[in-house]
Amino acid sequence: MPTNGHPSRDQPLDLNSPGDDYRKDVDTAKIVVDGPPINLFDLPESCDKFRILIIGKAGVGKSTICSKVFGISPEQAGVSHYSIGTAKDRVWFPMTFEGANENLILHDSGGFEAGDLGCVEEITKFIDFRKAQPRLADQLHCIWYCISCSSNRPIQEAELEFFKKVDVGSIPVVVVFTQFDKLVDAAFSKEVMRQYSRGVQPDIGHVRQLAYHAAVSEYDDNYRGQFERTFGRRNRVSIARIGIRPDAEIDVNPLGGVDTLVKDTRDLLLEDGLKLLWTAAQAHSADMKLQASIEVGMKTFWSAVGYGSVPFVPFVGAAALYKSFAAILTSITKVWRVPGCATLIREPKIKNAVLEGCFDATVSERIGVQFLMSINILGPLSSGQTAGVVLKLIAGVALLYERIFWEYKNHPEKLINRQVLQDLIKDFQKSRGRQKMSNHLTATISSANAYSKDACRKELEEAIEQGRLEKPKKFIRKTTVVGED
Ligand SMILES: Nc1nc2c(ncn2[C@@H]2O[C@H](COP(=O)(O)OP(=O)(O)O)[C@@H](O)[C@H]2O)c(=O)[nH]1
Ligand SMILES: [Mg+2]
Repeated sequence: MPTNGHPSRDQPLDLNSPGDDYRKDVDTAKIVVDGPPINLFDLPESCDKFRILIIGKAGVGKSTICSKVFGISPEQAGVSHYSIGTAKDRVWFPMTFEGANENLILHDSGGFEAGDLGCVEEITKFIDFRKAQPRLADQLHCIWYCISCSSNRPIQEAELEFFKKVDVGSIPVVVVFTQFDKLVDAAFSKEVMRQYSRGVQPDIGHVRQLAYHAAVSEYDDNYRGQFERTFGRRNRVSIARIGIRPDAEIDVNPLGGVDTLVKDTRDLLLEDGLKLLWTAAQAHSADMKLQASIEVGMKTFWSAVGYGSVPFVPFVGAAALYKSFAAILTSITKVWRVPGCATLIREPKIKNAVLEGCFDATVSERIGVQFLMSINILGPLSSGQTAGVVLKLIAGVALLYERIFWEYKNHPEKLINRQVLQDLIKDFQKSRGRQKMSNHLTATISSANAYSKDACRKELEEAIEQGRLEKPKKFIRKTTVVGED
């Protein structure tokens, strides 16, 4: 660890509170804190994209769902309002989305026609081919099978063939009933007619509610219900319903919908690494990404202080802390995957701005901006302070990314560039949310609990929650379905 010119060697800056376990005789330069480099997602190096197969007849809404879930434009996802039907062998051609979503490989069944069992045969060949691949990166990680609610015969020959005969092995399947809003609309019209025919002036709000409930029960009976009656309940199969009106931004389901699809897909995956990869690939749930930020942040933290392999180090030098910060930033960046961000974040100037943005402006004034440029002036910290600083970095980076995520999602036309990023960082530093997060960690993390993984994690989660409570409106989903995302 470089110590030349390290101001703390001669005159360590004492940031410790009275009674803390700071000892001046510890030579921080001799402490080795680098753990082995961590493999963040616990996946083979080559497996950095989530490979998903989407099956369903033309026009059921496959591309629409992909556009919503993966944050790619309808054009990129191939939403077709006019033409339907594509070549049968389309499934063999992987779609990737450089610049828009780097964690995704999509296989779209394309021309899957009702009654044409040749399509199922082609899909089966494709699934078998993928199953036989030795590398995880080349295997299918999940299948979504889409069935439209606008068909009054949801289970047809193709579905019978697929769910009775095709062996998908351990690949999880989500059956997605699409266009659920059409059931709601049909029930709505029916109810309005019924009320008029009885000479009643319909109360639209009330009719909407009735229609929604009628649609849910029809779905439970004739769609989900029929599926379960025909094929039974299966361990590795989950069922979701989606209704995205073409002119609306969101799902009609007040509970469930895209949220459920994203969550169920994650829950069905068996490996933690794949769950993380899924979390990165999906561009819908900020909640899920925040949770994963805590996971990878903590993992990076403990690895950096060498917990478990070397004894916990009470006095981490500043250079090691900076390395930790850089690792935390890199790992959390991978979880959020906001287009354009990863490259910018690598620039030293931006990196330092993020670092500075996680702490009180007053602290940086007190210690000097120089410190924040290199962090080398931090000097030896007690274990409690080390943990506190690192946890603030994890919480800070995660909360900052949540803001970047919404900024990007709410303004898809605007790329996150250097200026936008710097403004977001400044706003974040000044925000009450960041302050609350920071106060919480200052108050709860001490040398007494800094050694406890569970305690650190619990306070980190609480600090992030506090930070989120103060989030300005512009950083949440424009139209909210289930509370905040
Ligand atoms: N009402 C409604 N229309 C939808 C829904 N999903 C897709 N659509 C519309 O259905 C058409 C076909 O959608 P697309 O995603 O291209 O279907 P794909 O052929 O399965 O990929 C488009 O006009 C979509 O806007 C939905 O949930 N509800
Ligand atoms: Mg399509």
